[in-house]
Amino acid sequence: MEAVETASRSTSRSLRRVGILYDERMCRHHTPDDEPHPENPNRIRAIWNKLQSAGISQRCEVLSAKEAEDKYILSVHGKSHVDLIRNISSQQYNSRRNRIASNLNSIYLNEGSSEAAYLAAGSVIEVAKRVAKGELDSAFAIVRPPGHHAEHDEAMGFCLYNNVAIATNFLLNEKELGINKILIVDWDVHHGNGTQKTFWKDPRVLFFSVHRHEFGNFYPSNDDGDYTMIGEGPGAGYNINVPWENGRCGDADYLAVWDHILIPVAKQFNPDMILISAGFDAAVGDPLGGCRVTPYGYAMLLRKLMDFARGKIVLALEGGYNLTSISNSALACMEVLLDEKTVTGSTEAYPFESTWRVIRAVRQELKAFWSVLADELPTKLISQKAPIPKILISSCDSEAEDVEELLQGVIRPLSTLRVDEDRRESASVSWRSDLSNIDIWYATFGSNMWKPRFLCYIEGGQVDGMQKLCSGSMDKRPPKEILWKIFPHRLFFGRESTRTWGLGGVAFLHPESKNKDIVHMCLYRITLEQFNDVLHQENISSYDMSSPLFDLTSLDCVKEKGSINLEAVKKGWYHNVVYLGMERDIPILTMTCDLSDIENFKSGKVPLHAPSEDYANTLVKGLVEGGQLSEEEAVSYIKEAATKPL
Ligand code: X5A
Ligand code: ZN
Repeated sequence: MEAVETASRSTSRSLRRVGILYDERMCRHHTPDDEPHPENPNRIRAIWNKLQSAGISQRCEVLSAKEAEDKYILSVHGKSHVDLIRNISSQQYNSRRNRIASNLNSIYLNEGSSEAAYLAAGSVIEVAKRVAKGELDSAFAIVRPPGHHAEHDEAMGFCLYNNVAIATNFLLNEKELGINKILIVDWDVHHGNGTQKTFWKDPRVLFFSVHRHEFGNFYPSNDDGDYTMIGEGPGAGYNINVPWENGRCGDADYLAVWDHILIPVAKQFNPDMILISAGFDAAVGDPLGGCRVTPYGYAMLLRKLMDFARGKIVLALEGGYNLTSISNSALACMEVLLDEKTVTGSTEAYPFESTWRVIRAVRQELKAFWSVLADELPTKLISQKAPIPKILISSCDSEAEDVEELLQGVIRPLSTLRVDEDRRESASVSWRSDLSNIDIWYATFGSNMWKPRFLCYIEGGQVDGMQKLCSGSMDKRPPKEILWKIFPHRLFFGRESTRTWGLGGVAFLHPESKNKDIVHMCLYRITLEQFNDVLHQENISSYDMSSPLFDLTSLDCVKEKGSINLEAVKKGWYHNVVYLGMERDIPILTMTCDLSDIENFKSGKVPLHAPSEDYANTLVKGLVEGGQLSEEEAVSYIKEAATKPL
């Protein structure tokens, strides 16, 4: 079953003027000691880098950020809140800043926070103004901190000022812009509680939010995001919430909501402009969202909105915490705004049964306000739901228990489907929690011997010399221990260039041990879950990680056989996991090329190649800072490995 959908606009090439706004100053808002946090500066850097390297920003009008004026911010927030955010980064707050932040819900503050908050709000105003005036057709503001959780007198959920709400009031108050009706679409995985409250009684603003809710158990964990929250007084009917009952929602679920709620209502409302609270934390791979929207999905959601308000659409970034996912999602959206190619793709699944249930509940709740929602959905349509997954019966005890529990559920009428749906979660997501309790030593021999470089694989980011940003692991805890050891293996350098380091060979370990050679290795004690994320990044794979690359069975297997080739990343250069023995009852693993690659290096089919200066320096730094060799010793160790024939 595959529902293929395509959509195209006009025939000619992009004549659309699309604005894009990015400003490095918004990166100065970060955690006080730069400790890891999902809402970090690399988010907007990653998106900006991606759009630049894809040639998107070059086809857009690039705008720079402007600080919002207090009078605009005060249309949404109270004076005490504005005073606090304006002053929070000043010296006089140095001793109180952390305490203030810790009394707020999910907020950190530093010296850069005030400026970033003013820039984020001002930037959304700036792009919205230009789109309203017709100087631009549409625009994307790559801003942080995000905004949609921020309420009248409260910063929360990583949000300081409500950027989208502020820009919305700006548009409505500047009468000569002629913007009288605004549709806000909040597709961030979390409920836009702050925006909802701002326009609760306001019929000029139709606020629509689709979010994980889980009956009030998902952040912000209250009833504000329920579908019964429809607005009040003149605003009744102008607030629409679509609360997911469970995670794992993907393209099919979102598209069903668009087709059967948002798009019909948008037609009837007929907005003058659309603002999107464009968080990308419902994207597949997001560590907080647990949903599965693909870049194609986002493109389709956006494409369907382009038919309204004469395409006057502004996207403002909200959440989204997987650097790769948010970059690819943003890219897909920009391609839609530029309207240069047809959106193509397919959704492989049907919506969940719970999705149809929510859609029906929302339509029922709002049909008195929107006549387009009045009809019952045809039975034929809602019977198209995600198939019940096959239960895998394994010999493993814990799973056998699950099966027992499941079979009991089957004999209880009505509960069957819910139980089956929930099984799906444990199949695809629980490998992380299972593997997060198992430690291994990851033995490194290349640039990863330098700790700051290795940490890029855990925390995300990049260090000097690297030409690529790492997405990091989902579990950002640093290695529990670091240990150096010497092994009887051969280190060598090969290939002409790499994406991460540019020109020059990179380090490999001969997978077989040879008693004449030695290699210095830096061992990081990390979890098997983190090891999977490192494997993924080392091999720059497109594997979706819904199941692990290297699980407990693989671990048993590698201990027995000495090495194991990972099919899922076989195109990567480090897809061969090698077992190097035990250290204090914990297995030591490394990753390198396989024996067939060694043959290709020997024959010259793939060149042996000395490392670039940047790369070699990183290895030397690792060995020296790790206390293993003096600088001269390290330099000659690398030189020998780079020149000795294999
Ligand atoms: C903007 C956004 C999420 C806050 C989660 C706090 N906020 N646990 O995605
Ligand atoms: Zn969010």
